Amino acid sequence: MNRNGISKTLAIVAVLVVVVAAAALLIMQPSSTPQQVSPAPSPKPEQPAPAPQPQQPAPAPQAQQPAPQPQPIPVPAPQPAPQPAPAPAPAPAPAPAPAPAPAPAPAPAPEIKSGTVEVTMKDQEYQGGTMTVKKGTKVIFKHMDTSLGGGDPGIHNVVEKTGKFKSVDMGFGQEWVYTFDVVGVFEYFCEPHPFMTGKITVVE
Ligand SMILES: [Cu+2]
Repeated sequence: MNRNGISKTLAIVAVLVVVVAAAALLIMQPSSTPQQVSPAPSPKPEQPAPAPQPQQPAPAPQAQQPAPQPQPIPVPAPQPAPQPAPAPAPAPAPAPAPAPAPAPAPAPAPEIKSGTVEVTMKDQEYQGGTMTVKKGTKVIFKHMDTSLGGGDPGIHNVVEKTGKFKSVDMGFGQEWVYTFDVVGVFEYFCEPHPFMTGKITVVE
């Protein structure tokens, strides 16, 4: 009978051990599973955390900020340029030319001729034919023109514009004398050559 009792006791103990072990396993398993899960997610969020680190390279714009600093440097550079500018200052002194009025003498009374004066008709003009003479001056108009070749075109005369006097027709070598004994201005021309003109002013 003892043997049977011992075997029964052992069986009960074995069953208890098994039950206890099973219970322990049940307790341990649920506990271990959450532990395994918990560590897994923890590293995952940590890994994405470093991801924003590559975004940190943003400090590049910081380098752009210092860039404007060198910009003000070129501004002072043009300042030295105005320094050479004062050089042209000495140039504005070229005013040594005084009033060039040394020609006040052209107005002096024109030469007043008197006595006997000769006007030469040559090269189809009255050479010396414009002048001022004293009243009573005798003027000799002399034909010395060889440029006409003879014939009527070779004839010269002396005609006052208002008809106060008129000479004879003269061929080469001939002359005509007129005495200006009246004060006044006498403009004259050559009838065959109207472009030939002269003016004699008679004064007291
Ligand atoms: Cu003429």
